[in-house]
Amino acid sequence: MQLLSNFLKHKKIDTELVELIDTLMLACKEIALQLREGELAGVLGISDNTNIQGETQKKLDIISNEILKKVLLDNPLVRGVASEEEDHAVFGNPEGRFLVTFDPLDGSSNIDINVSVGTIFSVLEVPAGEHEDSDSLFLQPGTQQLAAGYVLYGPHAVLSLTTGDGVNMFTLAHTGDFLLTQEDVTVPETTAEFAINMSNQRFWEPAMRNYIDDLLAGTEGPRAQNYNMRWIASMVAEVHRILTRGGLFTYPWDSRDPKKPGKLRLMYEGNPMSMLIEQAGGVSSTCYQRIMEIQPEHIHQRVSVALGSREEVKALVEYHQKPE
Ligand code: P6P
Repeated sequence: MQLLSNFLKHKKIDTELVELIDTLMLACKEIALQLREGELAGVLGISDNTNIQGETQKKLDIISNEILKKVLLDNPLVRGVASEEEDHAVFGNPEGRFLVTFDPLDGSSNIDINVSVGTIFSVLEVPAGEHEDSDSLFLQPGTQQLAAGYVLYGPHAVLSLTTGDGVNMFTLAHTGDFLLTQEDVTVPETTAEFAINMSNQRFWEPAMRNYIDDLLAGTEGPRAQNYNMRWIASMVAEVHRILTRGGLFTYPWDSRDPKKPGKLRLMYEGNPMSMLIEQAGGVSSTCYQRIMEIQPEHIHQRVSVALGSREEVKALVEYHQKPE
């Protein structure tokens, strides 16, 4: 079994990027340990705080965020980090090369019920000549990402990683090492499995309602096949399933807050997951455009997401191109 850093060196990945990924994994190992302890470590339950998203923070949201911030900003390669749990970017070495965005614990509503959660991360480079620390350094389209990935804290902890040359998966061993367990991951082009929060159905655009209705119609409908449905309320777990066996995941725009394009955040959910899915041969769209081509306007910007098996996402996009 090949160690993560040896695998990346063997692939001739930029040595400073390899060091940064190793640093990220140091933080994720600590988060995995805290999660493993659960109630025994007194880390479950909610805190007294709410984040900029207006969400009540779980104790582990805060703990995970602090671990990632400290470990990353201690590394002189890191100029700054932008986190779902921080109002603004936090800066370290002014000469640092990398910017890291992250959702420290995606799906944290699942923590107290012992269902899978994960850390999502994205790596950007500081634009040349930019000497002033500000959120605007991060406002780069997803196509600029040097690397992206997540660590899924499930029955076993798994890192799914891309550095722009395909997707590979590494499992956290009891030794504390991430070992290569799946190379050149590819998303099957077709699927019979979709993931959406059906309770929002009355709030969707007509095109989304029509598409989902046709999936539910199964062999009697225009899609001419029966579909299965999943909803884990943890994007990391949904994306891991899709990377493993295909599928479609969507969290579309809905009319509950018409000014917001969707619930998920572009910089530390939409873009990193889109890079993984595209690198594995899938498609990731807002239903109207490629997510990774969006020019961000602020670090907590939201985005409508539809990602997964190429043929299924393309079919969903076509529903949004038909005149109403
Ligand atoms: P809902 C978790 O809070 C998250 O950001 C994603 O991981 C997940 O897919 C989605 O929100 C779940 O949202 O509205 O079903 O609770």
